[in-house]
Amino acid sequence: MRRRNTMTRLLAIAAFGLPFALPGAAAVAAPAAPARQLSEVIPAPVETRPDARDTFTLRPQTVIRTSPGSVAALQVGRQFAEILRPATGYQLPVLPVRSTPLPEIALVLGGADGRVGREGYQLDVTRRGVTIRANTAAGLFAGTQTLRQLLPALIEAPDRQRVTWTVPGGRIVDHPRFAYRGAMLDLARHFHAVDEITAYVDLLSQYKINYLHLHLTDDQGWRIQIDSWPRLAPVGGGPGTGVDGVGPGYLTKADYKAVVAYAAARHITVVPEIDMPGHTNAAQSTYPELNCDGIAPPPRTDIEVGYSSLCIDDELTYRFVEDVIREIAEITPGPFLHIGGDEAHATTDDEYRTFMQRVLPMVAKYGKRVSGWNEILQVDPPTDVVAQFWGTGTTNADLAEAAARGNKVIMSPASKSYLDMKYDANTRLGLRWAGYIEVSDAYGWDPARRVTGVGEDAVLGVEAPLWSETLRSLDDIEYMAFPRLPAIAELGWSTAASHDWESFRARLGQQAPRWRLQEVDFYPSPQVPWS
Ligand code: TNX
Repeated sequence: MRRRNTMTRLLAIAAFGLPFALPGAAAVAAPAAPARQLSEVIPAPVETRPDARDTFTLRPQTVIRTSPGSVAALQVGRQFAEILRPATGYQLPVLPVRSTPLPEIALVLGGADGRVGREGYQLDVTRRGVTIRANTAAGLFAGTQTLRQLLPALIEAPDRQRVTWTVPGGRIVDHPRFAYRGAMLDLARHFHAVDEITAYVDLLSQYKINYLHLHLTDDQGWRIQIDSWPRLAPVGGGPGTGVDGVGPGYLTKADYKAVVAYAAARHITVVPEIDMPGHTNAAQSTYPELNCDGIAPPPRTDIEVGYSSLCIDDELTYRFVEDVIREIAEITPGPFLHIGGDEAHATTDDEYRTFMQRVLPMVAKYGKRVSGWNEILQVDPPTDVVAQFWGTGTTNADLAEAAARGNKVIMSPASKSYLDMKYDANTRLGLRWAGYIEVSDAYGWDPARRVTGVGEDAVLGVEAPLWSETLRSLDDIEYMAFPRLPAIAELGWSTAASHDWESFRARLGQQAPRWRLQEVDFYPSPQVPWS
């Protein structure tokens, strides 16, 4: 958890072994730190061409220059300045102008290497300045996150550090392997408040994650305001809800919009999930009419799955579902609406098909594209439906057939990418039904070779889900996500050819000083040489 108090931060800085860097200390020349290399970045860039003769130094006079006329580029520049100001103490004015006589970090739209595409960037570091070129603000943003990692780790300190802010010289050309690089938070089993979600967004954005999937409803809680069914959130997400009854809370629509906007400013798109027709006990215990027998079941705070189902043959079910889809679509600018569909064990195959055939067109009616857990493929959905694979195996006939038909797949194999699995037998938090997942397991797979018949073209990307049955705080989220989240982020962004455990674990170890300064409670895996 971050921004706790100054004392913890000072301890983190002291632990980093740079007492000369304490705030208020007199200016002392920085000792020769081991030179950072252009390639010491997570996710690994596509191409790095170091130039040992050139080094850029961030100075008090440096300005951040952005493409004239682009509000989006200006916004990226302002955000980046805010990241650099606390530790440098420099003013770093952000100027939407064509050129300056001063040393500069330039964020330029256009003129990049042809390979960078929609989300990539080209980064050039010379003595005179740093230039990031991209075709979009998303690309510029990605470039600033790379530049952030190329600065000394103390750039993450919350207050002024007296060090020489050098950046290694050369050129990076970089772009993502997959369009979808996601992370998921489960607000249903334990509610995570807006400030916890946005803190996680800050961390995700450093590793070029571009989708945040929010699991908003489940048996244990309903976490989003729905005006046409007004008791859903305050009762279904009210006191006593969540696993063990200790995870109450919900997002108002204003909260949700704030999260969407915060994420969007970091080039992350929110994917809301309303899980159905199973995982619906919180709704059904709040509204008796959503049950076939008209009797509300008691609220549930245990971690069983597969017992609940909406009433498939009742028209009221579809009025309810359409109301919810309409209201969620209205407040969601992103393209996807996730309708769950997993573990509907209380529903027969025929009922499941009936339900999905009613609901799939509703999502389209409100202008959204369906994503769903891989069970949704049982109904042979249209090819624009995206299936999120969460199985532990390496064969799945439905998935391979769907890939052959043209459906896209998001890879979240539970035994690799589930951040709620324990690291090993000693991990205090987490579950272990899909096995223990050490860092090398999370990193050691290829999204386009995981499931037979589901290759590069069928894979839209990867996602790291983090279920909340055992989580209670932001510290818990951080402990399970770090360091495995950066592993999944690298699988989503970097080329298959660059995949290399020795390189990855060395680069991961170098992230630790940054995490300490940001007060990220990471798991110090014995597999990683931590700096
Ligand atoms: C399976 S993954 C679930 C969730 C649980 C998770 C715990 C999936 C689609 N369903 O309901 O929270 O395992 O790891």
